[in-house]
Amino acid sequence: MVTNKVLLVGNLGVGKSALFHRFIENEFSEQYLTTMTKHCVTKSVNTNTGNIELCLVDTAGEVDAKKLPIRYWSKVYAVVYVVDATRRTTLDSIASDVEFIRSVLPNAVIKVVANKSDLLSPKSKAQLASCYTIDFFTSAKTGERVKDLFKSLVEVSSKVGQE
Ligand SMILES: Nc1nc2c(ncn2[C@@H]2O[C@H](COP(=O)(O)OP(=O)(O)O)[C@@H](O)[C@H]2O)c(=O)[nH]1
Ligand SMILES: [Mg+2]
Repeated sequence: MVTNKVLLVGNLGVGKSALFHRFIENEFSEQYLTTMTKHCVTKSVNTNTGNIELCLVDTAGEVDAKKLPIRYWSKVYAVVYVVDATRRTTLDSIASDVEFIRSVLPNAVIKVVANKSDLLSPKSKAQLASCYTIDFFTSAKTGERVKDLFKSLVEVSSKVGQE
């Protein structure tokens, strides 16, 4: 089976660890979760071409070369860039952070995720979708679109198993 390293990045408190936990364990806790930055945890997703293993790495801190050491960026297949849909400062950093990620990983799959969508009205969701480049609105709390997100990482590209 092919394993693809997926990095979860974004500002503090946006819900990276919660999304990680929701996807791996299918659970949610209101507490700030311990950020498991040291190792990757594998989970397989079912696609029409068979099972593909994702190797997820949760990170702490900001999307910045100094704060996120270069070893994290090594051999990354996909990046899930998470913002908090209820915090404008995190939404406003999408463009520059994605540009930075793209400069470090020109060939990686990048998904921009606005998390905590359970706290949004349908109207404000639509407004945000028109103002920002967002691939998925997720909720780690309810599980909304979390599986779809991780599945999309391997479905959008045939570039699996890169070294
Ligand atoms: N309402 C809501 N709260 C969330 C969601 N995801 C995370 N949180 C809360 O946001 C806080 C920060 O989450 P955490 O995963 O630790 O953020 P991280 O610093 O990005 O890893 C915690 O109190 C979580 O319970 C969500 O989808 N909905
Ligand atoms: Mg965390």
